[in-house]
Amino acid sequence: MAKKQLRIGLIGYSFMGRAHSNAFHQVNHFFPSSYELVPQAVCGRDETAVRAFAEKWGYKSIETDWKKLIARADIDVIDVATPNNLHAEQVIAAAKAGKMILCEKPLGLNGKEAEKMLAAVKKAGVANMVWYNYRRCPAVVLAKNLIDAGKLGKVFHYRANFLQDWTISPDLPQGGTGLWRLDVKVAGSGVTGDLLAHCIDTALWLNGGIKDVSAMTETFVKQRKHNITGKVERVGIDDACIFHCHFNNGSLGQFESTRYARGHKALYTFEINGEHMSLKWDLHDLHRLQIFDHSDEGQERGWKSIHVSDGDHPYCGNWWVPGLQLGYEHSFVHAMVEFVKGLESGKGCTPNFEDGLATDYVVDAVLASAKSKKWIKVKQALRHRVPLNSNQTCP
Ligand code: SOE
Repeated sequence: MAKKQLRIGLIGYSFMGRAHSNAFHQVNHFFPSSYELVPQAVCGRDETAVRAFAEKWGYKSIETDWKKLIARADIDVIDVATPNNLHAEQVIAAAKAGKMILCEKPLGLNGKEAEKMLAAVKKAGVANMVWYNYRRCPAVVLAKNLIDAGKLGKVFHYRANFLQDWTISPDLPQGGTGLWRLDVKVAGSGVTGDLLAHCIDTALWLNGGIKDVSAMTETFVKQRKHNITGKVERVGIDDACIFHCHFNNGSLGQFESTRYARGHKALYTFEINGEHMSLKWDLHDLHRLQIFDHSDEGQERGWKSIHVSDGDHPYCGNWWVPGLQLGYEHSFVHAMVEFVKGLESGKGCTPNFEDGLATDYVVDAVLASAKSKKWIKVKQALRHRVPLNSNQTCP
């Protein structure tokens, strides 16, 4: 049977543009479905650079104006891989044009923006996904499956960290390509929206909603030269953030993120302690899940490390043979697999824009709490699926 083509128009071609483009190709190679992902066009302002990217990643054509890309009739899906301050405008325009939408995280600069983005995709009835890729690491999905099977029993604690060290030098400028994450006008926030957003997304998925938060943030380097203005300007982002919270299920949460933990490059870890079982995961060893099962025989009871690579582990059967591990890039492939599955079932996928809004609400509450030095209640995102247009489902 002929495959239905999903012609993708990518906006932005840096780090995330590459991660997404690789996923589009690998889905076709490793996860056959009724859809064929077609890298149709890529858009960026620098024509020479975007042309070189298109050649390297197999895009058939280029645009230098994202509005033109969105207007094209030969594009089914718009993939927004631009800096955070562009997400809302591009997503809303794409929804109005009836395109399906993939959006890099965080969904909006804040909850208010994300609300408008969610409203736009709901109104248009278009399929949508936010690239919270770590949900789709096989070991994280295994954790989700164990939790959903009730193996942990009542959950008491959820702990997560995301530690980096790349902004310690006060000589590092802010703003512009590569360094927009340090510019609050472009990024919205610092580690809270960039790194903790991942931890929050995973936590909401694994452990349910967060009720309230108490946070502190710090900006260690107060001024940096701005790459675009050339002037030394105030740094508006949070360099570090620590918060604790109550989950709706009664468990306590503790989260920390910083870009000032010398020696740590992208140390995303989480630990969940339940009544019967505890789980630990570590991005630096991402194919492993650590499990402590209290029901194990007394003398043999202890932490065990599962090498999540067997044929019956999540997604692994589609790749190599047992024992050969998967990495960072595969999490994006699996995210895209879920998007395609959501089209096939007509039910959509997660994390979708509702999930993205839920995370943005927690980020907002964390930043508000750090500012006010008070506990802040988290706005709860409505949790129902966005219905898809009939032309976006598989017969
Ligand atoms: C920042 O350094 C960053 O690239 C984030 O923006 C990503 O979302 C995270 O996965 C890795 O770190």
